Amino acid sequence: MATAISFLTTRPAWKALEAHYKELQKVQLRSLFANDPQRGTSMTAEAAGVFLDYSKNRITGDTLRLLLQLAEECGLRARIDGMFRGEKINVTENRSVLHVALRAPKGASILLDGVDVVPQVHAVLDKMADFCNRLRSGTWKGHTGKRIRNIVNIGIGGSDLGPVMAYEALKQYSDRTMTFRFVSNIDGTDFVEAVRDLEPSETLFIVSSKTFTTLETMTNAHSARQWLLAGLGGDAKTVAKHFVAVSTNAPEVTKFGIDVANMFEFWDWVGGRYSMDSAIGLSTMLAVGPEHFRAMLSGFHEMDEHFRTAPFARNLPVLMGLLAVWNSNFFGAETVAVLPYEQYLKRFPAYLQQLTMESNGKRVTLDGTAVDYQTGPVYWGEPGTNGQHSFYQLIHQGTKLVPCDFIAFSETLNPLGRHHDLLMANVFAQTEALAFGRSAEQVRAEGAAEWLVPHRLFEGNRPSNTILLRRLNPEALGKLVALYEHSVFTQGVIWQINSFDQWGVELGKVLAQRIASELESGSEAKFGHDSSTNNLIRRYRTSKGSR
Ligand code: G6Q
Repeated sequence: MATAISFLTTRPAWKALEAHYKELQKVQLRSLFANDPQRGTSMTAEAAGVFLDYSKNRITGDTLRLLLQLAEECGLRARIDGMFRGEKINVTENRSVLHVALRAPKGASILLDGVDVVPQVHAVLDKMADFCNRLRSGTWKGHTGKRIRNIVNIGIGGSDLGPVMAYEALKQYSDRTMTFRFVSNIDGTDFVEAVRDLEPSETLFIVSSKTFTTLETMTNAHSARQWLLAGLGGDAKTVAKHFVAVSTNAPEVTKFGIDVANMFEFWDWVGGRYSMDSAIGLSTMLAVGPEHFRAMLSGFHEMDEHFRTAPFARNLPVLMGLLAVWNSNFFGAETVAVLPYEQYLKRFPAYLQQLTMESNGKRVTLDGTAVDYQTGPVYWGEPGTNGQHSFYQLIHQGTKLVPCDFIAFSETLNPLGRHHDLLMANVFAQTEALAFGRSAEQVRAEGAAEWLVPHRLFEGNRPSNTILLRRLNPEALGKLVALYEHSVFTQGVIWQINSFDQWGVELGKVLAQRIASELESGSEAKFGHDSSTNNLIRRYRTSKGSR
């Protein structure tokens, strides 16, 4: 592998940012705000109903100017255009990256190798809608003639995290007479617990797998098949009414026994973690209905258009991406906390973990050169206010710098007394406390004993973004997800990495296949791993044998 000084760190804007960082390193947000009374209104941007307040980052107008210059020097505009034009920007897999086509409106045109993909997208959406209408109305019945009431999505990674997150996020809009479960883990407990109280004759499995070869998903799908057959008298014909597939791999779907008429297609130009708005979202559409699903797509599209057309200085995903680079590469922040103050977004941090870390957890540039700078930070989080009573301590007073994204909605879906005002008060209080802290003088003025002052003071100067939307609805969810998708892409462009492959998950998969056969075979052959792995395998085999 080539190693060299990267282009990035020799770019004029990067060099200027390094010098600028030295000046800004010690500057307090307190003084930045004191010196500019307009800061809290000027360092904001709004588009597609999403309001971003980025004023509580450790930046000045110069920082922004240099970051925007960096984006220009890195060719961000051309890369955005390339993605939307269907260029094969996923170079290591020689694929286009066209999740934006999944939400392009009817009549739009996006060419891939000369073929317009938008009509294909809408044909699948129409097929999904027709299926959902039949199932939700009870026209589609199970093998014994009973109505389907339970939907179990079987998938993992991108074929699970988006559907789970979206189901939880849009629960208010879902058909509450139906039950939705999600099985992903190869740990049998996941499947057993998901179906333990379900009636097979009323249950439909969606096997969601782009490749239809993923070990976890296929193992769970076969267990589901057995469970169904055991519950419905062993007739293989039952599969047709109780299984549908979402995949790109028709031959494997057929081999499993699912009629391709009941297969919902997507394409290799949709990355797994960018697929919740493709047919992978079938469970979402079943939950909330086709209209709400289309509304979510229009939210995605609105943010796509904003990203594609807005000047960078007002472009929400670009600003968020550049600020993430600033915090990570210059301030050395290793993580970003995502803190949704909205219970329905409880799985959003988990979803973002894959989107951000599988995309930008890379250590070589597009041409294979090892980077000499940090790439994707660790994303993590929990919904507020729960996090406040656990890990916020470290964010406020620990030794690590943790930039935070606070996400909140001005209207609640569940008005209940003072709850929402109190929830929002906590959002604003946290961003204020992180930025401005509480000085030793203030602590003393509150009457604290001198020896307690260092324990009770808050340095402040902790950066955060606040993202405000009006109400969590399908459109808003689409906008929020697209905002992060494009922010991830922006970061990847600056770092010159491929945000769309995931070779890092391969090695473990290959080794697990080999070890699985060693765990299951009766032979005492030498295993040929390192001494630790050999010993662990032997130990497991012995304890398994003694049961
Ligand atoms: C996402 C990854 C990965 C993928 C899963 C499931 O970008 O590609 O998380 O979604 O490995 O793959 P299948 O859908 O092929 O089963």
